[in-house]
Amino acid sequence: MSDNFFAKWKQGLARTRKTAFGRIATLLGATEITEETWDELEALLIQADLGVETALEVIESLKAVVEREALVRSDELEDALRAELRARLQTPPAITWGAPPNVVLLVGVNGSGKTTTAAKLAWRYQREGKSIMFAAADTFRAAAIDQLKTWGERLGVPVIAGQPGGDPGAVTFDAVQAARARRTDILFVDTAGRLHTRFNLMEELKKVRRVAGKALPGAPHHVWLVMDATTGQNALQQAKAFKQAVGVTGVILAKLDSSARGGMAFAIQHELGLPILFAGLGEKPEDLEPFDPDAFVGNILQTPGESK
Ligand SMILES: Nc1nc2c(ncn2[C@@H]2O[C@H](COP(=O)(O)OP(=O)(O)OP(=O)(O)O)[C@@H](O)[C@H]2O)c(=O)[nH]1
Ligand SMILES: [Mg+2]
Repeated sequence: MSDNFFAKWKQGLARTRKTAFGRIATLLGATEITEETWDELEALLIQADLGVETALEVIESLKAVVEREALVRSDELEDALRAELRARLQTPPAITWGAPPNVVLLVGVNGSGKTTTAAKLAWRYQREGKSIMFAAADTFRAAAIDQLKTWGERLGVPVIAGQPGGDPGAVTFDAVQAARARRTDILFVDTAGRLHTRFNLMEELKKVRRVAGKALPGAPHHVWLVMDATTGQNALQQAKAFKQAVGVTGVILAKLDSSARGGMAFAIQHELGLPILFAGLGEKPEDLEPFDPDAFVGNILQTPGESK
């Protein structure tokens, strides 16, 4: 692993480390473990966006470790906490790609980072020698189509788009056909986070999904939910709705760099049971990293002796 890799994670998680988890590091000083330590730790874990259930589970497991290993000082808890947190994050499975085209649907609430993530994914997979195409299935506003076209020009990625206000299903169908004809390795379908009609977003996404399958049996091959890491626990309810509607296969946690709520990763894992595949660590095409649970946990808790 390169220094660059560690620097990216360290920098990307600075806010989460300094705010939410910083207080935990302070709590775990060289004092005796008391009832108060547990109460405070529990409160801090909840404040750090782990979700109540996960926080309580972590506390219970830690109490068992303290008992088993006869720990007395709170600084001895730190390694155990690290291990407990790490155990709650799934190592993402390898992403499988079949014969071209592979269709990937990007879904998520408005502003979560879908379009930027499409660009980042294109950048990444181009470097692996794969050919990429974009479908502008967000027809909500002209600017959305233009945004994707701009990325397409910058990255040399063809964009299949319809008219603003047009049918996202039709755009998706055309794009899948085009990707088949050109034998494009990966088609990323950028979808809307909200609609111009009162028509239900989930219904529309279901239709996009269905249409992709009609244009190419087996498509979409992956459905990735782009979540904004700066939003709190209410993002989980929305995520569940997406999961149910379109069969999400993995999560991309965008904007981790501008969030102090990195602890959300644990709640996402617990509540959705889906792997976190990538993390957005900035706004540039190269600012997307495969989710690394070790780097993640290692960088949310301050290493002892390190300055904040
Ligand atoms: N700092 C940071 N900003 C990000 C990241 N990902 C996206 N953004 C920014 O978030 C804003 C919204 O991103 P978009 O990609 O347009 O989001 P979207 O989900 O496509 O939005 P809609 O199409 O309106 O639903 C933009 O200003 C992006 O530059 C990230 O990982 N880090
Ligand atoms: Mg968009």
